[in-house]
Amino acid sequence: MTEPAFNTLLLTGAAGRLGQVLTAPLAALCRTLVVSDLPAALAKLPGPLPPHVSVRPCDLADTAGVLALLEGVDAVVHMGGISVEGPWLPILQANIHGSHNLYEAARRQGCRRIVQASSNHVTGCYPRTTRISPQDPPLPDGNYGLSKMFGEGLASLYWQRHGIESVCLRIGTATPTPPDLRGLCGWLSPRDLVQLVTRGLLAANVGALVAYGCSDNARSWWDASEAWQRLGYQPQDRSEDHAAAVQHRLLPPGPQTELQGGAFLTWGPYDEPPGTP
Ligand code: NAI
Ligand code: 15L
Repeated sequence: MTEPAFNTLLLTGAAGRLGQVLTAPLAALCRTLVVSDLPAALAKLPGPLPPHVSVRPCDLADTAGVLALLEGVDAVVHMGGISVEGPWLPILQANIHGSHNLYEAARRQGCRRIVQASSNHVTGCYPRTTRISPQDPPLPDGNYGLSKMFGEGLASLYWQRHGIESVCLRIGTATPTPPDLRGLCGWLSPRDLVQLVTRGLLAANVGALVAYGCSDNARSWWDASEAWQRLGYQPQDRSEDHAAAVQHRLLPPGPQTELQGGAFLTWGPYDEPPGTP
């Protein structure tokens, strides 16, 4: 039998949509997989889990809790946090404070690699007519995209200052099949998600790499080839195979159809109550 690549892996956001897709494949890469999420979310996690999976409830905003969670962890797949556009304060806590807690805990506990879910919403204000690469400046489309920019900033800082490697996956639309016309550009199939995250963990010398996360989509807005080559990622699925079924599904004309971020551009701004910290 071949030795597993890792002793201990941590998966945050394990009860979420992508966390549930990733649990079994990640369990196959390590001796112990620690799966973590908010207590209420973990309570709803469907079983059974593989025997070497350890379930650890933790709020990412809890600094001491996250420090304890990282003890003995070799690498992290960070899927936890708020996954849609919304008011600032919850996003500040879960995504910004939470991701900062994670990187600080990684530094203090000697963890060497983090694969984090960034998002296409880091560049959601680019027109759909523009083809972009990770080298183009971020143009976030809201609070959520801004928080994912911060996550990419953490990856850069902790690589430059502390030698922790990161792969930031600007995931497009990770669903079983593309949901609509926009999804034909950014769709990431479940098996391509698994391959991309696995390559993010195993590829050598990634530094702080930003990569778009999508399948082999003919209509993609993203020039992803350089980062994919560095990761050794070769998508197996093509959104075009689903085009006939979904290309008629689109929103009414406006920024949501002109810009890459889609429906998130129709949400907010949010009027926070005055005096909130
Ligand atoms: P999801 O919303 O289904 O899962 C996120 C999980 O994070 C949830 O189980 C939630 O309980 C947990 N979480 C939220 N706040 C937390 C906190 N303070 N502490 C601990 N856990 C917390 O999201 P999904 O779809 O599984 O996405 C996973 C990651 O990938 C997210 O970071 C999301 O932003 C990102 N992403 C997802 C895309 C998609 O198409 N599904 C596209 C682009 C990025
Ligand atoms: C994301 O970042 C979200 O987490 C996901 O729910 C989708 O909305 C996706 O982007 C998208 O842009 O389709």
